[in-house]
Amino acid sequence: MLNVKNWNHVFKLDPNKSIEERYLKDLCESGTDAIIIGGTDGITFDNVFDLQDRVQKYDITCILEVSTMEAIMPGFNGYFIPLVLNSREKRYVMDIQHQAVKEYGDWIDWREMAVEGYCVMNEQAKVFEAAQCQLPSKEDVLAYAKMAEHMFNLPIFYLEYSGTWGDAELVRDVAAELEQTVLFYGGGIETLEQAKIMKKHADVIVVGNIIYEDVQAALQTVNACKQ
Ligand code: 1GP
Repeated sequence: MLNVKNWNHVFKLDPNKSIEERYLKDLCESGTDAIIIGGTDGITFDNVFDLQDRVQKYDITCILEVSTMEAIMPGFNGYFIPLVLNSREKRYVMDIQHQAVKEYGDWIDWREMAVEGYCVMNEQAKVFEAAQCQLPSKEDVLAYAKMAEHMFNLPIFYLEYSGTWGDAELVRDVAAELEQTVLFYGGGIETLEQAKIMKKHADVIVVGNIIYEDVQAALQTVNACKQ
């Protein structure tokens, strides 16, 4: 299985947004642990292929976070498969994944794959609506974390605040529940200081939006993970 246990920081690039080559180079050479290619809107085979092709030129692990069956392709170093734990609809937890395994199971190299137990915490995020989520209470989140660790043995539990700054105390409390499962935090990290706050508790911090607003600030966040 794809091993993320030693990771600290990742950049998430949206194939539906454009990025200049010099900035892409800086991100890939920043010391981050991986580039994740993923998003919610406008994900196509062509824009994922194009971005993968560009990232591949650099010596960096490149992961596809699968959000649509139409844009799955070989050539990535690994594949993240989200299960949206706080979705109201079983299909975002299990059915889409079931369909994919039914169709492509014989071709999947399971060693390249890791499942992410997603808990989506921002009601305004596109993914919240797209995956028909319901906002969990603190107790709900802690129970999802326990399930991820003890019932499903998931490699990753992803506290996803996409687009907004999250609750650092909750991140701390979730971290206390997890031993084997790696805690990813993503959402609203725009500065080195914010990166340090969340990195105190989360194993891996995910930096997305700020890349497209202020790439120098995005690059600074990697320093939160350097000793
Ligand atoms: C989004 O968790 C990532 O999937 C990062 O969030 O875009 O808010 O940085 P931001």
